[in-house]
Amino acid sequence: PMIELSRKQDGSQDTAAFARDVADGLSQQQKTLPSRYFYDGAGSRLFQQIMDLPEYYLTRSEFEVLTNNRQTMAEHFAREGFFHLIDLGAGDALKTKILLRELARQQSVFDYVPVDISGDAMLELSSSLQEELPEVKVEAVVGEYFQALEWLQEHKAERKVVLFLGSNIGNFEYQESLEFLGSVRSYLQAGDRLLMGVDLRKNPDVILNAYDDAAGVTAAFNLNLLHRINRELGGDFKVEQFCHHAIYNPLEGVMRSFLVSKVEQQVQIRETGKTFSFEAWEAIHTENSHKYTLRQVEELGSACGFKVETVFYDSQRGFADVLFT
Ligand code: AVI
Repeated sequence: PMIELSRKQDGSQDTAAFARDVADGLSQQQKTLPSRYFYDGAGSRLFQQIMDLPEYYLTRSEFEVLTNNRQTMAEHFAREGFFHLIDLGAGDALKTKILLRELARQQSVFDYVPVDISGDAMLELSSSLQEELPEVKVEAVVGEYFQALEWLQEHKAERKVVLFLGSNIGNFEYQESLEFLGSVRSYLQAGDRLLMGVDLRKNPDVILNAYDDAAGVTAAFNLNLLHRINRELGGDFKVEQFCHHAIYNPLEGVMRSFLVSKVEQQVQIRETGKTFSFEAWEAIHTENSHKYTLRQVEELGSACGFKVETVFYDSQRGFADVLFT
């Protein structure tokens, strides 16, 4: 097996970009922090716990979709011979492994390119695949989606199947999702495919509970962002003086998460060279998770030059993996 781990940025650049994004976000009239910074080592571990929560149906639903349709999906992918399987935001790839095992069983000729911002996650994934599926060639890329686009561009002429599972698309602003999928599309050729997981509209209570679980794991996940700023940027957030708050807007189909300051306070963040003031009950917006109608997914795809080939649903019709050409 060949395992390659490429990191497209060095650590000092990472810290400078993080400091800049935090300073920008906390200087806004309405404070905001980018959700991509949730996923340091601790955050990635908390997200794995979220995926096991009884309330967080998304992972189980998609697991079911992939399990029930793995044979059809693998056949679609491998029909035209060798391909790169690029997995955007792979994480622990628990769900992708369903497809990898099936592709290996069908003796498909492909290599696997997981891309994730968590270096820890990519190291663990590479070594677990070496044990479980030694016949699969793995080239893990540590980087943001931007780096994934670079990889796609560098391999523009080669056959590719892009996986964008887990409703990761839902964490983009709508405009960003158009731009991102448009870029992905521009690096694909006729015959290439995109398999995208989307969380569908459903009972708002079910959605809300998934982002405000009883055990408080999602709260810890959200609050870890402040711990991370303390650890990496020399912040002095008193994390216990903030609380997690989540709301779902069923008109827009958007789940929004916030960190709310329980008291009036000031926070110094060394690496930004700045101090930020919070009023009592002032909020920081930390995340959006979009929930879609199937019509919206089709429109989003077609606005970016994709056509729906097949829609694979779970038994509750609450989650879909949409295969685009
Ligand atoms: C990674 N992403 C699809 C998750 C979601 O459902 O939006 C992140 C998450 N945030 C809170 N719980 C899970």
